[in-house]
Amino acid sequence: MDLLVDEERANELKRGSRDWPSWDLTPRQLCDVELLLGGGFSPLRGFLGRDDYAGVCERMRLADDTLWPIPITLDVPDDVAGRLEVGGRLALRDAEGVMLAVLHVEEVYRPDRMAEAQAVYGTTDRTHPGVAHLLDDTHPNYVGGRLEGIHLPVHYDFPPLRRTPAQLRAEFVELGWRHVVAFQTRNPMHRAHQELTLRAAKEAEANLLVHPVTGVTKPGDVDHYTRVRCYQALMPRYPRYTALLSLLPLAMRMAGPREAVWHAIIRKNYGCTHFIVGRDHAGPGADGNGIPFYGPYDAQALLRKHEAELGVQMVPFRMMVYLQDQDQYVPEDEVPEGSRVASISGTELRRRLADGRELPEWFTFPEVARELRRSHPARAKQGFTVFFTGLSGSGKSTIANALMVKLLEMGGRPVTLLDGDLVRKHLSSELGFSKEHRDLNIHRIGFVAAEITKNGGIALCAPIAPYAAVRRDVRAMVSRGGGFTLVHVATPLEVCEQRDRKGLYAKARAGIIKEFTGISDPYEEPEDAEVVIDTTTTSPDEAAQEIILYLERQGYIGMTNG
Ligand code: PPS
Repeated sequence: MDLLVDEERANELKRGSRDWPSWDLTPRQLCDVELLLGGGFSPLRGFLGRDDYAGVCERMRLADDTLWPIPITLDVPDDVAGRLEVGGRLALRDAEGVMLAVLHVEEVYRPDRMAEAQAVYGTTDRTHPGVAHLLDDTHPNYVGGRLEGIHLPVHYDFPPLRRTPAQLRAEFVELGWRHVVAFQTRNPMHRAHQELTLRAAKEAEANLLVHPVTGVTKPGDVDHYTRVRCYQALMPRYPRYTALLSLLPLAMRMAGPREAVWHAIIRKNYGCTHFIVGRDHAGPGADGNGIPFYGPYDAQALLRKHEAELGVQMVPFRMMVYLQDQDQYVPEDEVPEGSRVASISGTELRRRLADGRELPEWFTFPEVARELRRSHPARAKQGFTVFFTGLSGSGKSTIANALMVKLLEMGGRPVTLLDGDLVRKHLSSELGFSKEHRDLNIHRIGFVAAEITKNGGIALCAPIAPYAAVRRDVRAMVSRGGGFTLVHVATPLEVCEQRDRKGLYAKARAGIIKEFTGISDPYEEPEDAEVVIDTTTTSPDEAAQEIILYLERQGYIGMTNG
C-alpha cells in the first residue's frame, strides 16, 4: 500500500479541509499514520472499523481473514467524536497543525478496552505498559475509515537512515540483496546482539537489516538519539557491504507473541525475507509479583505457527551468553558443560550507566560504550539540584548561599541559586500564600531546577515548600535528568520565632500577616530528606560542609570534577 496521493489531489484535499473537523495526532498516532501511509502496515488502508477490530482482537484476523495481530485504531475524545459524521472527513494533523492525511469516516464506535487488553495482551494488569496506555491514556472513541495521505510526518533527525518500505525495497534490489534478515531492537546493541545477528545472517544465507524502532518504545528505554549513534558506531563491526541500518518509526505495544507476528508482517512490507526472534521478543518484563507476562519463547512459538502463511521465515535465537575462557558469545543451549559464563542484565546495565560505572569490553564494544557514556556521563559530570525546605527564618538561604560559594570555588559546573525571595520577585510575583499558590510556586521552581539539572548545571533551591506532595513531584521531575538532594533545615519553630530576623513572626502572631507557615499555616515535615540540619547547633559553614560531604559520597562532586 502507498496511501499518499498526488499533488493535485493533495491540493484539493487541503482546500476542502477548511470545513472539516481536525484532530491533532498524538505521538503514537503519528507513528501509526506514518506506517499506514508508507505501506509499513500493508494491507491496511486506514484505521480499523468495528468488524476488523473485533476480528483482530478475537482471532488475530481482519474481517476478510487476513492475518493481523494488533488493532490499529484511532482514538479520539468525546468532543471530537461528537462532531464526526459517517461519510464525512476528519483532517489528521501533526503537532504544528500541518495536515498529514484525511480520514474518510466510516464508523465511530466505543470499544470495550478491558476486553481489548485481555485479548491482545492476555492481561488487564496495568503494570504492563501496553495495557496501562490502552486503559489510561487512550480516548474512549475509535474512528474507523480509509486514509488519503498528503505527506509523511517530517523527521529532522538522521534523514539518511529513514526509508519508506518502497525505498528500502528498491535499495535491496539495487544492492542485489535477494534474502534479507531483519533484526528488531529497542535497546542499544552490544556484543551479544552483534554476534547473534551475524550468526542469523549466516544461517539464513542472507544480508542483514538492522531495523531499530525509533518511534515509541517502553518507558525508561535509552532515548533513540543515543541508540542510533550506538548503532552507527557498531555497523563497521559487520563484514563490509553485508549489513544495512535503517530506522523504523513504529509505536511498539510490548505485546510479546502477537507483537512478534506484527513485526514480521511489517518487515515483510519493508522487503525482508527473514526475521530474527530472540528470547522474550517485545516482552514487557514481569508483573507486580515478578512473574513474566509471557514465556521466554512464546513469541517464537506463535510466529512459527504463522510463518508459512505470512511468507516470512523466522530465524529463532536462544539467549546469547559470554564464555569467559573463549572470549566468545554462544547461544545458551550451546554452552559446553563446565564453562564459565557471564552476562549483564538490562537492569544492571541501566544501574551502571546511571552510576557512571565502567561497561566492560567483553560486554560492549568500546565505540558503543563511548556513545552511551556521552549521554550518560558519570555522576561527577551530571547536573544536580539541592532543594532546601524549612520554616521561614530556619537558615535555608544562608546555608544555600554558603554552599553556592563553596561550589563556585570548586568550579566545573555553573551554579544557580533559586532563593525563595528571589523566585517570588522574578518568577512568582503574582502569587500569594494559599496552598494552591505555594504549590504553583514550587512547581515553577522545580521546572527551572529540572532544566538546569538536565543540562548539567547545579540548582540550589531555598523555598519553604511546606507540602510533601509537591516536593515529591519536584524530586521526580529533577531526577529524570540528574541528581536530587532534599535538605531539611529543621531549626525548631521556637528558635526561628525567637530570632525573627524579618519581624514576620511578630506580625503573624498579631494577625497582621495571614497564612504564615508554622503559625497559622501548616508545614509538613519531610520524611525523605537526605540531609537534616538544625541551625541551633550547626553554623552555616558546617551545614554547607555537611552537604558537600554528602554530595561527595554520592559521587556528584569528586576527583573528576572540574
Ligand atoms: S513557599 O511556601 O515555599 O511558596 O514560600 P516561599 O516562596 O519560600 O516564600 C516564603 C518567604 O515569603 C515571606 N512570607 C511568608 N512566608 C510564609 N508564610 C507567609 N504567609 C508569608 N508571607 C511572606 C517570608 O519572608 C519567606 O521567606 P523566608 O526566606 O523563608 O523567611
